[in-house]
Amino acid sequence: MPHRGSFITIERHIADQEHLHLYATGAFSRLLRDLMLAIRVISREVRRAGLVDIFGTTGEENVHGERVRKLDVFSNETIIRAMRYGGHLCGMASEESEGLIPIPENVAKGSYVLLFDPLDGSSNIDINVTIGTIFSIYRRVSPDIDRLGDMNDLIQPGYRQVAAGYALYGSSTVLVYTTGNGVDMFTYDPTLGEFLLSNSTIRIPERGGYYSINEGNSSYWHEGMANYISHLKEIDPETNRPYSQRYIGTAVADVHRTLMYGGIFLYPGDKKSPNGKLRLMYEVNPLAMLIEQAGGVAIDGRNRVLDLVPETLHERSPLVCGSPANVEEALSFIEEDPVGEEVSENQSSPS
Ligand code: AHM
Ligand code: MG
Repeated sequence: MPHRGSFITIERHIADQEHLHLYATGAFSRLLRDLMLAIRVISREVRRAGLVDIFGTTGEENVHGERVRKLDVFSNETIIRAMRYGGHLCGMASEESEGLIPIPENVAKGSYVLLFDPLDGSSNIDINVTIGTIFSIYRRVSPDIDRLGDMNDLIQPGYRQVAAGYALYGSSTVLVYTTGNGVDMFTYDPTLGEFLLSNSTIRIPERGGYYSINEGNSSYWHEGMANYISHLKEIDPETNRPYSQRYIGTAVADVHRTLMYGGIFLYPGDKKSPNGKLRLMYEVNPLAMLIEQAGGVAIDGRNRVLDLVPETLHERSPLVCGSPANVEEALSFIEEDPVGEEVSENQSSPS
């Protein structure tokens, strides 16, 4: 927790943290500040959405053939507009856009790439249920600093992320982020226009009594997963079972609760969808980095998420993450199911 009686704004926190980065030039801090501005704008629009009748679909589909909501489009455009002129990025990618989002020709190209899900939980927008923005930042790998980045800059394994985070538009807007030195949380005060530090160095509990999964998919689950969830529902006072089930249907909100209260979040691969539903680059990798930075574990059902080698920008990956003891226990059930394991070996194929 922050020092009693002190207010630490995100601006100050970013400035204080700058020295922790070996090659700190200030560019990374400016990048984060621009992103915070985009998040403030999205937060304002989310709060006003019901009032200005912004809800509804645009009639368009995104690159995955899913219906796009107006607020998704707005959030996507807001982040692009806030970030493309800053001079810190050499490219961007978004769950709502097809390929590399270029930096304009006349604008300086920077050393980083930004990947984001502008508004996660789109099925919840219309009904005032928590939604969020997820982001992931990598250092560019292409050598020519003056030129636009390429796919190699965007498609990097998760362990190379230099920062990851999310904004959650819930009862308050909160921002949770990491630059590889623990996880900090800020709460937005709309009257001040400031994010104020509310939790520093968040640690996920070693074990928690919540599990979070779409049980509507249970007919498709592999045996190991089915056995694990049945196990959680058995009565055993010594291990505090049965566990409570929680499922919002917004990955970032379900993972946030898991981070704060402990337990486990699962969007596994199953017989119908071997790679699950979530996107590796926009959802799974950033959420995995945050969970690990808070002392938790994030796997794709068997392997560490952050070690997965992506092949395409929009590929899906299963995600099982949360408190170390819970994930370890889930893994022991999954590993007992050889059929499920075989399938997970083939999970690198893009969706
Ligand atoms: P989105 O990016 O279009 O919002 O889709 C991803 C969302 C996740 O936030 C959430 O975990 C999942 O879809 C819920 O899916 P389901 O309805 O299959 O449980
Ligand atoms: Mg999403």
